Amino acid sequence: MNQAVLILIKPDGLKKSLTGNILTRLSETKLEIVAAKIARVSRALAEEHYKHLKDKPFFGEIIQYLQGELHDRKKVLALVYWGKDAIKKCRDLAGATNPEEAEPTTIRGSYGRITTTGVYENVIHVSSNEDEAKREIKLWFQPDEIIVDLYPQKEVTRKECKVKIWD
Ligand code: IDP
Ligand code: MG
Repeated sequence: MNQAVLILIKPDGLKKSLTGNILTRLSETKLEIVAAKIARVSRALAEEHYKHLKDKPFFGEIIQYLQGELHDRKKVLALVYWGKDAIKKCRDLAGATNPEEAEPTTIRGSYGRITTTGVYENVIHVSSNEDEAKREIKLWFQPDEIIVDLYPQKEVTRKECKVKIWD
């Protein structure tokens, strides 16, 4: 079954210059990239992304982590991959959440670490099921940033909307 999945190369992945390696690993899946951008991560976006973890003791630190405050890289590379069994294929390549438990051949097993304060710095985010993928893709991307029609959309007319254009 064709599925979409949100991938984030987190700030530690960017700082460690792992973008190329991670994209090469993901290309083994033969899935299609249908959206991609470098995104700044506001506190509101990070908190919404990880809202299911808001009661965890490490919540504050993973918000700082996703915002790039631990790595001097205030951005992530956000991608949507699409194709057969996309979620399982990408989760399998990413490996377990805890990088010490992840198989050494996986992305997290190869490049992740646990900080002295206990944050799992695992270089990549991958949606874990279809509902989560849908919620996350809608959070990170607008319809016209995705090259296929993944979810129902509608057209609205916006008046007096200030946007930047080239000078
Ligand atoms: P996932 O990224 O494998 O889907 P989630 O449970 O959704 O795992 O957790 C989101 C992120 O929060 C993880 O990728 C990791 O960076 C961090 N995290 C999760 N559990 C722990 C923990 O027990 N200690 C420290 N950090 C954690
Ligand atoms: Mg998760």
